[in-house]
Amino acid sequence: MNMLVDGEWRTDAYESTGDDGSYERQTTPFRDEVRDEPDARFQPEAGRYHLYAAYACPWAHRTLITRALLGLEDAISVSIVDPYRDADGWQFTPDKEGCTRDHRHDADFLRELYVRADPDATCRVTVPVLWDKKEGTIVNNESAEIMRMLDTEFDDVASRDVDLYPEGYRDEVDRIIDEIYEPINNGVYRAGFATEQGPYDEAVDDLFSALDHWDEVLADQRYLAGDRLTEADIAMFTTLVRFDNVYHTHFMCNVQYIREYDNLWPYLRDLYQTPGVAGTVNMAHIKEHYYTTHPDVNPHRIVARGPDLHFEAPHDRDDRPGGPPSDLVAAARTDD
Ligand SMILES: N[C@@H](CCC(=O)N[C@@H](CS)C(=O)NCC(=O)O)C(=O)O
Repeated sequence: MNMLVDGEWRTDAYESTGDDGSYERQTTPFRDEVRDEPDARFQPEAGRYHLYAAYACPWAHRTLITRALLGLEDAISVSIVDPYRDADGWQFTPDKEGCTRDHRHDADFLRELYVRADPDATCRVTVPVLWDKKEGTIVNNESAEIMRMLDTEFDDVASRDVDLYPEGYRDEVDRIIDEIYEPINNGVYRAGFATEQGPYDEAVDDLFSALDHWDEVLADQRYLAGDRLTEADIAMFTTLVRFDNVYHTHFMCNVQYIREYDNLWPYLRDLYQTPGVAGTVNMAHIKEHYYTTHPDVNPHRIVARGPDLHFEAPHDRDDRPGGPPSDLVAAARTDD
């Protein structure tokens, strides 16, 4: 697999499966924080930060949704990489639909940014990346942490009064994000990248037990943490929205479609219809990325056609307690 080793791009550098055929996700190296405190190195200033993302990637997608919901589009600029990742890693192909140039450095490849931030970097080159224009470096490349920073540290910069990590819900939000990570968010990858039957079976068992559990929870409440939309829903959404079109087929997570679940499917549509979310979903990029980027899984790179999902179809969840933050609803009305 491909990664940077001492600042050099290597295509033969690491194995992502353990000896027993199970998929092992690597940890991310840039873990600084933007903090709204006078002595902080990285302060939340409008125009200071740039986000490198892929519409294709569920982890990057979390940060794009958070940016949209909080109204940080003017304060934090974005570059979008090509959904197809070959041996050169993520690249900028501005002529392709939905992609952009690297607005900061006009780089051809995302790895160039990593080497700028650390000339001796030894790591995978992943999205999302939160870039600091002032110091010319990477602040952080771990999606859950970037999502949290945008949500909690940019209050004075955000154009909307939306809080996705509200007081009184915080322990629950942290617990849920943690609880869904291994079986669901990472579970689809554990199933898809397993190279032996045992680890695949285990991943699929974990995944569908967890989905069944949350389907039951969502019978009684609108969102994962109760009556408030939170970061936990964003973390769940980016996996669910890819599920029927990609994970079900490409990663062999085919016990059940999300659209067959009584509650997860309306819940997914509810989140999709939350003002600001639909604009972050690029299904063409999502499908192209998965079906063409993993030759071990899909050597002929054929993009599976279906299914045609109606994320805009009405759902019956409006009559439950809670709902999208009022600032989002007001913003959607103004847009109409
Ligand atoms: N832990 C990271 C994972 C990010 C990640 O794995 N991103 C994938 C795209 S979906 C990537 O960039 N992979 C490139 C690689 O592994 O070389 C996060 O949540 O931000």
